[in-house]
Amino acid sequence: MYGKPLDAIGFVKEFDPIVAEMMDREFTRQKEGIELIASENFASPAVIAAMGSVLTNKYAEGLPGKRYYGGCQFVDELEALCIDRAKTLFGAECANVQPHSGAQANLAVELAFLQPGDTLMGMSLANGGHLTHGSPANLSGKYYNVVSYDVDHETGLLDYDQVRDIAKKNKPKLLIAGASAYPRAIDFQIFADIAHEVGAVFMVDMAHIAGLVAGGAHMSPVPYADIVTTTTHKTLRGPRGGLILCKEEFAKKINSAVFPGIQGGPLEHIIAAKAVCFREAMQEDFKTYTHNIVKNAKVMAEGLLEEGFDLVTGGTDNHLMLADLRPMGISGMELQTRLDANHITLNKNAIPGDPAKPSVTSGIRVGTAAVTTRGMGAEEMRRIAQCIGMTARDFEGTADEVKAIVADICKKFPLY
Ligand code: DSN
Repeated sequence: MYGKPLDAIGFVKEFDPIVAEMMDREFTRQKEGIELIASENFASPAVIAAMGSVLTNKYAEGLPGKRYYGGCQFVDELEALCIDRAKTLFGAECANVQPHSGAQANLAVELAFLQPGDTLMGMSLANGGHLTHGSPANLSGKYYNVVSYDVDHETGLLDYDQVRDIAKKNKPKLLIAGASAYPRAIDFQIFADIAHEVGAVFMVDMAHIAGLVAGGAHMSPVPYADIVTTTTHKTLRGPRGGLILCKEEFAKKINSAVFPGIQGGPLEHIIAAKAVCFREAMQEDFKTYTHNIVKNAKVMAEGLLEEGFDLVTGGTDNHLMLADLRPMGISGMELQTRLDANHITLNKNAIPGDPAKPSVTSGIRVGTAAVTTRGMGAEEMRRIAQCIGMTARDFEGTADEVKAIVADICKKFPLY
C-alpha cells in the first residue's frame, strides 16, 4: 500500500529551513529507529497527504447539511462519506468523526451522559486505564465521582467479579471498558452484562485495539456497547484524531456533546484523512496486517521471556505486552533511556501495583503495530527482543552491536 509521502519537508524548506530541518531530523529518527511505542504507527502517504491539504482552510461548525457557515457543500459530502465508512467498517449504527482526539471523544461521552458529581467507573490509570477514564489529574476525575477497578495484582488479569462487585456497590451512571496498557483480550460481553445489571450506560474505549477490531483480530465491542470511542492513529493507522460510534438512540446527545459541547470547528483535513484510513482498513491486506501484529506480539513476548524478562500476565493476546523489569534490576525509565540511545523507542510503563513512581516505573510497554507496518516478521521480533535484553543487561558493552542490528533491520525494512 505504500508509496512515498509527498516531499512536505522539501516544500517547507523553501520558506522555513529552520522548521524543515527539525521535521527532517524527526523523519530520520523514524526511518532509522525501531518503533515499539504501542500507541504509535506509520500512516500511509495518502493519509498524510489528506492531512496536509487545503481542507484545513474550511470552517464547518455543525454537521453535514446543518452547518453554521456557507461554502460547506464539499466538506459536507466528505464528512458524510467519512461517517458512512466508519459505520460500515465497524458495523455501527451512528458515527461522529469530529473528535480531535481520543481524549476529546471520551470527554464528549462523559459530558453527554454525566452531570458533575455523577458516578463514573473505569479502569485505574495505574493499572492500565486512561487519564480520561477518571484520573484525578484529568477533568473526568475532577468533575465526576470516580470509582475505579484494577487488574489483579498477582495475575495482571482483569477480575470481572471484582468489576461486578464494585459496579453493584457504586451504581455508576457510566461504565467504561478499555485500556492503554492491557495485554490481554477484553470480554465486552461480560462488561455489557455488568452495565445492564446496574443500569449504567456502557462505553468502550477501543483506542488501542481499533485496528485489530477492524481487521478481525480482536472481538468487536460495537455489538455490546452503547458507545464506542477510539483514536484513529494507533493500530488503526490513520491520522491523529478521534471517533465516536454509538447506537441511534444516543446519536443526538453525542453529536451535541462534541459540538457545541467541547469543540468548535471540525478539522475537515483530518476528517478526509480518517475517510482514507477507513477505506484502507476495509482492504484485505489490512486484515493480514492486523493478524500479523498479533503474531509478531506473541513472538516478541516469547523472545522477551527467553531474555529473562517477566511479562505481566505471562504474554499477550493483542498488540502489546508489559514487561516487569524488577527481576532485571533496572527501572522503566532507565531502560527507556538506554533503548532510546540505541535507536529503539518504547515507553516506561507502570506495572500492576507498581511500587515505583509513575515517572520512573518498574516496567516497559512494548507494541508491535509500527514494526508490523514496516513489514517486519518473526525473525525481526526475535532479534529486537535480544537487543532489548542486551541493552538491559549490559548497555555499555553491547551498544555498538545493538545499534548495528537496528541499522541492519531498518535498512531491510525501509519506512516508505
Ligand atoms: N497516550 C496514549 C498511549 O500511549 O497509550 C493513550 O492515549
